[in-house]
Amino acid sequence: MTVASTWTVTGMTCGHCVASVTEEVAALAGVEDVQVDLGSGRVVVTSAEPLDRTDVAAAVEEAGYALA
Ligand SMILES: [Cu+2]
Repeated sequence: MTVASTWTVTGMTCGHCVASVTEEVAALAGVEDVQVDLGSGRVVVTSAEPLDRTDVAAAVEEAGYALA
Protein backbone atom coordinates (compact mmCIF):
# COMPACT_ATOMS: atom_id res chain seq x y z
CA MET A 1 0.00 0.00 0.00
CA THR A 2 1.24 3.48 -0.82
CA VAL A 3 0.37 7.00 0.21
CA ALA A 4 0.28 10.02 -2.08
CA SER A 5 1.01 13.43 -0.59
CA THR A 6 0.99 16.81 -2.31
CA TRP A 7 3.38 19.63 -1.46
CA THR A 8 4.00 23.05 -2.93
CA VAL A 9 7.56 24.11 -3.66
CA THR A 10 8.47 27.73 -4.26
CA GLY A 11 11.31 29.07 -6.40
CA MET A 12 11.45 26.52 -9.23
CA THR A 13 11.91 28.17 -12.61
CA CYS A 14 13.03 25.53 -15.08
CA GLY A 15 13.60 21.88 -15.80
CA HIS A 16 16.84 21.84 -13.85
CA CYS A 17 14.96 22.95 -10.74
CA VAL A 18 12.43 20.17 -11.31
CA ALA A 19 15.21 17.61 -11.71
CA SER A 20 16.96 18.76 -8.52
CA VAL A 21 13.80 18.62 -6.42
CA THR A 22 12.81 15.27 -7.90
CA GLU A 23 16.22 13.78 -7.15
CA GLU A 24 16.36 14.97 -3.54
CA VAL A 25 12.78 14.01 -2.66
CA ALA A 26 13.13 10.64 -4.40
CA ALA A 27 16.09 9.91 -2.12
CA LEU A 28 13.90 10.02 1.01
CA ALA A 29 13.27 6.65 2.61
CA GLY A 30 10.19 4.89 1.28
CA VAL A 31 9.58 7.24 -1.63
CA GLU A 32 8.50 5.38 -4.75
CA ASP A 33 7.55 8.17 -7.14
CA VAL A 34 7.87 11.94 -7.43
CA GLN A 35 5.91 14.04 -9.91
CA VAL A 36 6.71 17.75 -10.15
CA ASP A 37 4.56 20.30 -11.97
CA LEU A 38 6.75 23.29 -12.71
CA GLY A 39 3.92 25.72 -13.44
CA SER A 40 2.12 25.26 -10.14
CA GLY A 41 5.05 24.14 -8.02
CA ARG A 42 3.01 21.12 -6.98
CA VAL A 43 4.96 18.03 -6.03
CA VAL A 44 3.09 14.76 -5.68
CA VAL A 45 5.03 12.14 -3.78
CA THR A 46 4.08 8.48 -3.63
CA SER A 47 5.60 6.73 -0.64
CA ALA A 48 5.28 3.52 1.33
CA GLU A 49 4.57 5.44 4.55
CA PRO A 50 3.26 8.96 5.23
CA LEU A 51 6.10 11.48 5.06
CA ASP A 52 7.03 14.01 7.72
CA ARG A 53 6.89 17.59 6.51
CA THR A 54 10.27 18.23 8.12
CA ASP A 55 11.85 15.49 6.01
CA VAL A 56 10.29 16.73 2.78
CA ALA A 57 11.25 20.31 3.63
CA ALA A 58 14.84 19.25 4.28
CA ALA A 59 15.05 17.47 0.93
CA VAL A 60 13.56 20.43 -0.90
CA GLU A 61 15.96 22.79 0.85
CA GLU A 62 18.86 20.49 -0.03
CA ALA A 63 17.89 21.07 -3.66
CA GLY A 64 17.90 24.83 -3.06
CA TYR A 65 14.16 25.52 -2.77
CA ALA A 66 11.51 25.79 -0.06
CA LEU A 67 8.13 24.38 0.80
CA ALA A 68 5.31 26.92 0.63
CU1 LIG B 1 15.80 25.86 -12.76
